Amino acid sequence: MAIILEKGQKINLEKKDGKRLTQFCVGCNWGAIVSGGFLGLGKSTTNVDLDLSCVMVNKEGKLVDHIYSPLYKIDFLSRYGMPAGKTDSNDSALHHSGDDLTGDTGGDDGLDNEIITVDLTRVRPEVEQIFFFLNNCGKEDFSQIPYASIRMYEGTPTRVKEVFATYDVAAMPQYRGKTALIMGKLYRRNGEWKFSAIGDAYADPNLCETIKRIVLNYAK
Ligand SMILES: [Ca+2]
Ligand SMILES: [Ca+2]
Repeated sequence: MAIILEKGQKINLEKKDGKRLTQFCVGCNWGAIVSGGFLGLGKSTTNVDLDLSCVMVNKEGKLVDHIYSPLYKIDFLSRYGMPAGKTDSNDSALHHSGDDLTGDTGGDDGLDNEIITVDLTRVRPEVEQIFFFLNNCGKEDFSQIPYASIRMYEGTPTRVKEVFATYDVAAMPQYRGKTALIMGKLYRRNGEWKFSAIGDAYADPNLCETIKRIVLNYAK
């Protein structure tokens, strides 16, 4: 059974067989908004562009690396002093599957639309914490999206072996008006990696505001 993560919960990355979980995926599955229509006639679909991203910080809480969509415009990012987006961490320990701009348009396919693969054994020693977060690039807030969930699982982006933890983020009243979610963080403690579920939602207008918030309020 997967652990259903609750806000503030901390979990050890230990598998049922007692081994440490070092290679896994963090994935987000979500749906486009389908509205109206009778017997499938006159239905309209609103694409939902969620972005799953992560930032890495060092012991001093300083930003040292990032993964977010390369589609973010350079001039927008530079206003916040942020570098261009990329899909690989500098140490190649984390990799993003690519920016999904629509969500599932034909109903829930059960597959994650954006996935970050993680290999903790390759993370550079200076990286102390890795924060995972979600932003909505469109006008909708999370409560309007039919479904959105984040999960950690063993396997590959196309083959889920075992779900380790899941986290539901949409269709809940507390997400009304919220467009950003700081999902959780991987962090080192006594030489081992642990995961802490943060689960705080905000009305941040864009990804840079969420990164700023993480550095100011969560990284120290
Ligand atoms: Ca996206
Ligand atoms: Ca999907």
